[in-house]
Amino acid sequence: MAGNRTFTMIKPDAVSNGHIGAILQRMNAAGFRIVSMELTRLSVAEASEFYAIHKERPFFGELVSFMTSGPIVAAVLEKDNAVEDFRTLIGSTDPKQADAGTIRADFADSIEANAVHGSDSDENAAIEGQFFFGRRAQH
Ligand code: 3AN
Repeated sequence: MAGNRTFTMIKPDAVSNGHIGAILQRMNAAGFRIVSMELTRLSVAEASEFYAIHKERPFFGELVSFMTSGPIVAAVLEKDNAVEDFRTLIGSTDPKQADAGTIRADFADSIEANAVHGSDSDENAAIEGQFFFGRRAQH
């Protein structure tokens, strides 16, 4: 059975472009409830741990550098079928491939500066929510 929580970040590009409010509105309009939320900034160590699965990829260094370049908004969201429905709402990793009307199609600049993160499985949603909020993610 699909879980009902996912984890998201509004990335530094979207925060610095002033899109926090518009992106949160899209999430709420699509039926996601905000369970936990924080405006924060990742250290290099934190971003490296969060993206450890990508550490052998050629873009890892740039990804960590981008994700630590400014504030982000981290949040746990709740909705039936949360992980899959949220990935539909945000669109493909590369905004050029993202369907019209998705968050990445409308707010992202590039495959790296792609406005938002969304967990890719229920297991990772739980790990990522714990990473940021620990027991506070249980509200
Ligand atoms: P998604 O965020 O859609 O799940 P992943 O998990 O494959 O995509 O990649 C994690 C992050 O790494 C992406 N959000 C993006 O910022 C970055 N990324 C992925 N592929 C590339 C790439 N080819 N070049 C640069 N950055 C990338």
